[in-house]
Amino acid sequence: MIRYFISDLHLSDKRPDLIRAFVQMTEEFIQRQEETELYILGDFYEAWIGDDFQADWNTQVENALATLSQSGIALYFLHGNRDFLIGSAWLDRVGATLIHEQTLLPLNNTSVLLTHGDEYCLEDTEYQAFRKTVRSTAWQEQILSLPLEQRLALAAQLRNDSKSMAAEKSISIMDVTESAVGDSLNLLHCKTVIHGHTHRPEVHKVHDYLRCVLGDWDEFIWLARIEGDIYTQRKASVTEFIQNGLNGLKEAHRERLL
Ligand SMILES: [Mn+2]
Repeated sequence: MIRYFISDLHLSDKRPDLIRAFVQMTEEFIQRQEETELYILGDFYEAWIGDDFQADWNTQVENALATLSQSGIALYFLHGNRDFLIGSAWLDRVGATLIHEQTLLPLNNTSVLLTHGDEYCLEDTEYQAFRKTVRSTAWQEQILSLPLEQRLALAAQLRNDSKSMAAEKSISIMDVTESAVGDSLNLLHCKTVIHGHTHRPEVHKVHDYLRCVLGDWDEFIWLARIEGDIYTQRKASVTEFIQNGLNGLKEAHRERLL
């Protein structure tokens, strides 16, 4: 069994190259005919304003996902801070199973904790307050009841707000609070976490655990995988990936799971 992990693709109409790379990746997963699962750990989209949103670029993305799940590749989705409004209609259309923040994935001899990661960025109190609001059911129901145009305008406004907020903040404030990650892992008796969100791809060995940070899709295409007890993360430039597919990815991180 091969398990693939991606996050922070930030797909939108602004990046047709990333959409092309993603569609190509799903086609290659199917061609390989291996027993495969794909985990999308949040911020798959740059923004999501409700499952009733339709656009040609996204129909292409949804069709690729649906073809993937219909081919027998199990597809799992976890909300990020950009696409927390993804709901059951989208999940049904693409054939994905929703997994919740901080889900424990059992493997042969161990387990890994899967999450987007924004919940660990505790030093950013302004963001945590925002997160509390937008993750509440009441706020989400209210937003989803607005007409589509109003939701589009709101999404644009939230993106600008988050950009100007980010510009004023120090680098460290926008990273995870390591002790919060450690506390989660201890509580769950787990030694490895895989998360995205920070756009700082790395494998950190901290105390007695591993913190595997997924890469965001922008200049590079990133793909992490677990096979047996080995975690690897590979990358390629977008052009290189479009030319050579999965074979064009070069190993950036490799670690034996604890
Ligand atoms: Mn994020």
